Formats: sequence, structure tokens, C-alpha cells
Amino acid sequence: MTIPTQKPMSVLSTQYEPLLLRHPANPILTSKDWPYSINSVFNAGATLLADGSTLLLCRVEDRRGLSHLCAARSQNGVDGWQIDSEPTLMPSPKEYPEEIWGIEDPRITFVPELQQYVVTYTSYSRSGPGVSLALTKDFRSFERYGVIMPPDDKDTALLPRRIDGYWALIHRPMTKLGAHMWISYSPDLRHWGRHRLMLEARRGAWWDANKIGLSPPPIETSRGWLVFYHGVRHTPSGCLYRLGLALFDLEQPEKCLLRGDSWIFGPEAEYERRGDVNDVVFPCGYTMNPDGDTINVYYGAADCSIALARTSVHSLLEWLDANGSCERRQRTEL
Ligand code: BMA
Repeated sequence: MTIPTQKPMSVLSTQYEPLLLRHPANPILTSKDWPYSINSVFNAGATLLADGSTLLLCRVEDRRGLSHLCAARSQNGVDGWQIDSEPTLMPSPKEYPEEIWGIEDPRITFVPELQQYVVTYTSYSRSGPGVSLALTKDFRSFERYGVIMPPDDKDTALLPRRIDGYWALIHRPMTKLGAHMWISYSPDLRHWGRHRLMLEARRGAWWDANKIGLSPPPIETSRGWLVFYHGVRHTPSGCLYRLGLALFDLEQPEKCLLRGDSWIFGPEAEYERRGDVNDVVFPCGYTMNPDGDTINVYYGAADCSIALARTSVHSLLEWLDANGSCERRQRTEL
């Protein structure tokens, strides 16, 4: 009797080289760490402070279901977190009615020209999510600009420098034809125009069909803006949030240079697969190590905790060179 020959491992296996490595201490922050009573903590913006410590501006959901933002600081970005004893930025619906149902999912950009951090976040209004902006020097007092993109819009970050004299904001308006990433320009951070489509959700069975959005703020590299974005796959048992990668032109950021086909990070660990919302990895921030290459990605896991994964600029670019293609070519293939 002949025994059928086994297929080689590479064909049978579903193994792939992970591009983002989960920290063994994950999840690094949960509701149990909080100095006051909360439901959950997730989706944190991240930045390095002047003294080299890490600041996370965390989305905290209270036990009514409404979110506010709370700062956590750590010397090494992994443990020893000093968490503000009370909320750092609360919704102010009296002055800002668009914040009636809370503020969510902050992204932080340090802007050298302003010597300030610009925080963009979702304000949950009666008409749905909109985009709000605030400036801060220290994450203790904030100058609020109010809503800058009306509902339904979210998943926003500011680029750290002007492009051709204008500030540039990436955001994700909802349209009848899908949820795509757009970029808009402003002379003063208040008035926005010159709206351009930046990256389209794919269609059909793709992992990033119909709904995508920016994840952390773009990373400026010598080859372009490196962008992590999330794709939302609707399945009969709920949504699957995964992460993809694309590269955009430095001086024309609406121009996509490379876009990967497969996702690079998805819910696998127990704390990502089970929570208030199952199967969600949702990064809103990263920090860069002094080597200028290692990236610490902070992500919300299953809308319940904050976790950390590490990667590097060179490995992300290498992966895009091997697995990415030009957006224009893809469009014609759709
Ligand atoms: C998105 C946002 C995120 C959340 C995710 C999964 O639309 O609201 O804040 O983590 O859904 O619930």
C-alpha cells in the first residue's frame, strides 16, 4: 500500500512571522489598576514626555457606559504606572454639547512648531461620533477647540508638521458607500477644507472591506508616512478588528505608495479575543525608542484592557516592500 506523501510544512502550516511582538506582561493596564471605580480601560493615545517617560491618555469607560480620558505615566512604558487619581479630561456637555455621551479614542501628536501636544478624540454626540481637538503642554490643563469634524466622523490624528503651509488631519467620515480614510487641510486647526480621499476600504470578502480607519498617528520615515490602519470585518458572530499597513508620500500624504494585502496583527491572545467586545485589537498610540527604529504600539484589547506590542520601522518597511503594492494598481483590480 502506498502512503500518500505529506505536503511540505510550508503549504500545510498557517504559521507566519509575526511583525508585532506581544509584551509578556500583557495586558499592561486593566480596570483593576485604576485608583477609582471604572468599568474598563482601553484605546489609549501615547507619547513620550520631555523627560523620556511614557504617557498614555487612556479611554476609561465608567459604570454608566460613558467614556472620559485619564493619563497614566511610566518611566519604562511597561509598568510602574502612575495613574491620575481622578479623570484627566472629562466630557463637558454644557460647553460642548457634542460630548454628551462621552469622549473616546484619543490620538496624540507632538507639534514642534507649537511646542504643544495636539489631542484629537471622538466626541459622542446625539448625532453620532464627531471629532474634537484640544491642545496641551502637560496633560493637566487643556485648551479645547471643540468639534472640528461633525458626525459621523472619527479615527483622527494630526500630522506633526504643516504640509505645504497647511496642517493636515486624517479622519474617517462615514458615507453611504463605506467608511474610508480622508485627509483635510487647515491654516489654523479650526477651519478645514481641501478634503481628499486617502485610503479606501476594500470590498467583498477582504479583511478590510467596507470599513477602515486610522489607528495610531502616522510615523514619519525617510520613505514616507507609515500608517497603521484598522479594518473591520463583519461576521455572523460580530466584528473582527485587525491591523494593516500602508505607506504614503511625505509631501502629498493623500498619495498611497504601498499598501499591504494581508493584515499584520489581529486578535489571538485570550485578552484580545474575550472582553466587553470580543476580537478587538485597537491601537491609538505608539512611542519610538531612542534608537529611532523600535516602536512600542499601545492597543486596546477587546475594549477591556491596554496591551503593548513591539515592532520596528525597518521590519515594517521590509514587509511592505515584500507584500505591498501600489494603491492605484489595486484600485483597478477591485
Ligand atoms: C470602534 C470604536 C472603538 C472600539 C471598537 C470596538 O468603532 O468605538 O473605540 O474599540 O469600535 O468596539
